[in-house]
Amino acid sequence: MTTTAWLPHSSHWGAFSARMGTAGLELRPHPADPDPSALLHNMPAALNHRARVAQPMVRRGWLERGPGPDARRGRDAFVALPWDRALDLLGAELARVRDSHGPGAVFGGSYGWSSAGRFHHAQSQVHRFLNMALGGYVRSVNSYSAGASGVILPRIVGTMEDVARRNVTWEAVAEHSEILLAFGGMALKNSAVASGGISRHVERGAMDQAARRGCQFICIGPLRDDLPEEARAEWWPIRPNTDTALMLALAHTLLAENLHDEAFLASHTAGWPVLRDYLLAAPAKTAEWAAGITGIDAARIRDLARRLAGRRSLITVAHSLQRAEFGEQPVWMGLALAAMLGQIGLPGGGYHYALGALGHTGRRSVAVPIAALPQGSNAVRAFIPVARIADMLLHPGEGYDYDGRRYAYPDIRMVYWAGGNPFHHHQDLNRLRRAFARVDTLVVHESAWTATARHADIVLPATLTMEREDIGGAPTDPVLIPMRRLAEPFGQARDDFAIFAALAARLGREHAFTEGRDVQGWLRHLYEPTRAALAERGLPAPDFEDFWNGPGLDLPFAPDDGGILRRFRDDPAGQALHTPSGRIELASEVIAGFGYADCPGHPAWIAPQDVPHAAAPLHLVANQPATRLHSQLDFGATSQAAKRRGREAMRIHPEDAAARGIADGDVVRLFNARGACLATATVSDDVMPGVVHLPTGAWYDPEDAAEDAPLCVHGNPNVLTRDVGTSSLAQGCTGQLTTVEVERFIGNLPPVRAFDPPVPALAAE
Ligand code: PGD
Repeated sequence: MTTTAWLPHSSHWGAFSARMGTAGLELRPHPADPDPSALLHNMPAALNHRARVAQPMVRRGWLERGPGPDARRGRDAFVALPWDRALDLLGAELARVRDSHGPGAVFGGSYGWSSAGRFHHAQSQVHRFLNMALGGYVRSVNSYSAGASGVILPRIVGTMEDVARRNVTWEAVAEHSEILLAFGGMALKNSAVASGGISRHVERGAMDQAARRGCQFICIGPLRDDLPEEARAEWWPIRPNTDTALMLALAHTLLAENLHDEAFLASHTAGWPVLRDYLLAAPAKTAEWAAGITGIDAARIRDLARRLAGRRSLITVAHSLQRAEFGEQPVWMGLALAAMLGQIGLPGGGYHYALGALGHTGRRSVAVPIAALPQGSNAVRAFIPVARIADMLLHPGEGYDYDGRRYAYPDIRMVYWAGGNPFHHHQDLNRLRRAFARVDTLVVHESAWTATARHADIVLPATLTMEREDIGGAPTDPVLIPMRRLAEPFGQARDDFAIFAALAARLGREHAFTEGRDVQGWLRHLYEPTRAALAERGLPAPDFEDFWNGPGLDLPFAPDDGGILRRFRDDPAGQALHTPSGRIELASEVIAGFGYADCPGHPAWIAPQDVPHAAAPLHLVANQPATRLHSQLDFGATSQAAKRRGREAMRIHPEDAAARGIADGDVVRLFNARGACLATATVSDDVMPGVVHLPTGAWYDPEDAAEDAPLCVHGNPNVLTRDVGTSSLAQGCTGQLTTVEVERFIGNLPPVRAFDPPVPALAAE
């Protein structure tokens, strides 16, 4: 398929148009985008890459011995099957599990980012299929991004939507903020991405404008580049996972020097006396106390508190801080600090949880609805907090705490995954392998041979977004994109929708799943609410044909009204928050009532257990990568260009490198009690001493898959991270941080084979 016309399309990292030239896919970013993402360049190589899954494949052991626990997952050979045979086998297995164990034995959480189109969104497709065709599934709640904050924020101030999205906008930062204290920074690599797509990357420009006006940006964190150069920021390196102590000391200084806003605390918060007593109680949370914990000089802490007071200050807390042990605490204490400063609800001031964590934050909301695939209703009530998947599979029937209640893990026989990559997103991958060995059947739809696909029993080849038609849109972006097909499907790949429709037919539920619509029928159906809402407002509302043949449809924004926090500031009684007190809760009787030692009733310093020690003396920061979205398109040009010697680059401070005889460009081995991986050292003082930085997303590549804890030769840090929840309250993912040792790798370098497809065991029938 070659096209001369440029056709619109979209991705989570940016809207674009493309045409198929003789040399392959040519891309150009959306014309309105002032700062397009380099992640676009990962896309062309994907279309025909050797890592693509070309045909349905079934694991040999599963085919020969039938469903059942099997430790050979991930090390077995695959057999290529024709589509009909693979679908017949899978349809029969779905029916067997449903009839013998009930739909509650199927885990269809299927967490993952999938791709930008709103109809082919794989996770929505699998949920709809399991609801409509199987009678439900065990689901997961919350996200790997915001596991802790998603649970605690509604209890103390408001929903994620209200606090992380409809809050302070980038326009307000550019215009009003005077000092912006960014815990965990606001790295552009994160705001470059928004699920559903993004037509304008505005963050760099907004920070530049604010800094030129005189706004002072302060980046608190172990990595210098967590704020862009345009912010002209001060960098305050801090010992990882000690931000709560710094916040408490800033609060203590404000209190001790009477710089806090007592009137705001009295009129808009509940629980201030509890927090005040905690600040003063022994050990008092003074700057000296925090200096010993954070590594930041006490005089500087006091000075920072004074700089914050009486100005238009904005406190931001990045997702990364709460993706760690006791991650609820910095989220809560950041809010409390902002409340003491009294700026919450003012333009460009107060508290914005996760500003810059995604391209959805700091934006205005679109005033009309955006397409979303209805998922039906789930008859199974059981669920797990999303990051507890390995616990669930390893400990069926066992109890666990979550958000004030006690639950038991369900007994899962089948795991169904579409649109996510647990061997990217989960922690302690050797433990995850043991967990996946326990189920009867693991099914994965994938476009490429990720480690998750390699561990599956049935692998069904899925099309890439570029190979299908869809609608791209996000509730924070002003353009709805007709996503036109840019290339023919690779090999025998099919759309997830087509796969599920064929399976639903085998279960006698085809019409319930498809409602008699094909892809174009669904796109028309999903477009209609947007069109109708535009027409109702008297705005241009083209019919589907005109939308489909156009470059993208402009959508109106709602006004920048500051959201619920502005309304609450202006009228605390009339516009009360949806918390028990109707106010910002600086102490919560509800949370105190849960009796959790790991999440008490007010923000508190709880010393982490995973701290550097003799066998693992360095902190590892395993954050989001800058060169791909999570693990997606790791084989693409931008991702590959940043690898060194074919492996992920790990940054280490010159002092730590010298102490270990490591030179820039050396291949190193990172290890701890859970596992080990290789990476290539980049020696840099952009990372603070005592910390190494290895981003996530390099595809897991075990040197010898037959071992229990094989060496990952490619640099996936999740072989090292811990699989424990943030606390009994939220049970969120703690993958951002752990502790490791690093050494220069000596010996024969094992090759990277992450992108080589498995060799089929038998020829296709
Ligand atoms: P992706 O790499 O985006 O990671 O975890 P997530 O699983 O979302 O995986 C998406 C997968 O979907 C890819 O393999 C892609 O090929 C596939 N895919 C894309 N489109 C389609 C489609 O149309 N159909 C099908 N069938 N498949 C498709 C991300 C998760 O990782 C997140 S959100 C966070 S915030 C966490 N972050 C961290 C972290 O900071 N540190 C650590 N250590 N670990 C983390 N894990 C989490």
